[in-house]
Amino acid sequence: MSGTSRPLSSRSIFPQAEVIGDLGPTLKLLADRLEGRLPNAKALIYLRQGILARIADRELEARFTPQRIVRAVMPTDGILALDNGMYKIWFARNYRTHVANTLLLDNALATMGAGLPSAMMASMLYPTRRVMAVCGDGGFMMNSQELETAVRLRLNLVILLIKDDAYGMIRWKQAIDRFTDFGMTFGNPDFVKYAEA
Ligand SMILES: Cc1ncc(C[n+]2csc(CCOP(=O)(O)OP(=O)(O)O)c2C)c(N)n1
Ligand SMILES: [Mg+2]
Repeated sequence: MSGTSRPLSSRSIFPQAEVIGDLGPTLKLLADRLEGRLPNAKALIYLRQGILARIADRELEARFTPQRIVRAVMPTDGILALDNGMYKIWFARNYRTHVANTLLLDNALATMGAGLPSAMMASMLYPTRRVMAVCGDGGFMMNSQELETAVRLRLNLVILLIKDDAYGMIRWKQAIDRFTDFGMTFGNPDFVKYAEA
């Protein structure tokens, strides 16, 4: 295929081999076939060790970082559901998980508004586990009406709301590109009263 008629993915990604299938079983089949056949497999171990060492270093920093505070209050099997904004990067890079599927995030399309609904689903599936949604004020306000459902279903979850009265991430990108600070700030309701209501 050529020119603009190519599907979006093949405009920027050039796979040597494509495998289409359900992710879990596909990875298992691939892993079985690759076992012992990767020439540089040990490099992955060093890569993993490097990532874990960096996460451990972040734990010792003096400055405030949101993932440290949350890690301290979450049990190992607690489930964190992230919305999308600046704070998400701290969690995506530095929140150490010990149990599979305890950090739910959407790193690709990064859809704002997904944090609360995904926390609600996690709470419905695992009612006895601690569940927390971490949302920016912008993302939270995109879907905050779902609180009605959460209350009606008596879902057991906590929302950590990071309030800067702004679309912080985009404001930051605007600033690094030296654009005028335009259109990225907004007012918020009184969140405590909103939750009580
Ligand atoms: C539905 C949707 N619209 C727009 C964007 C682009 N976007 C990414 S982060 C962001 C700002 C997020 O603001 P907020 O939730 O308040 O988090 P903050 O960055 O301020 O911490 C925007 C507009 C997006 N990812 N998803
Ligand atoms: Mg914000």
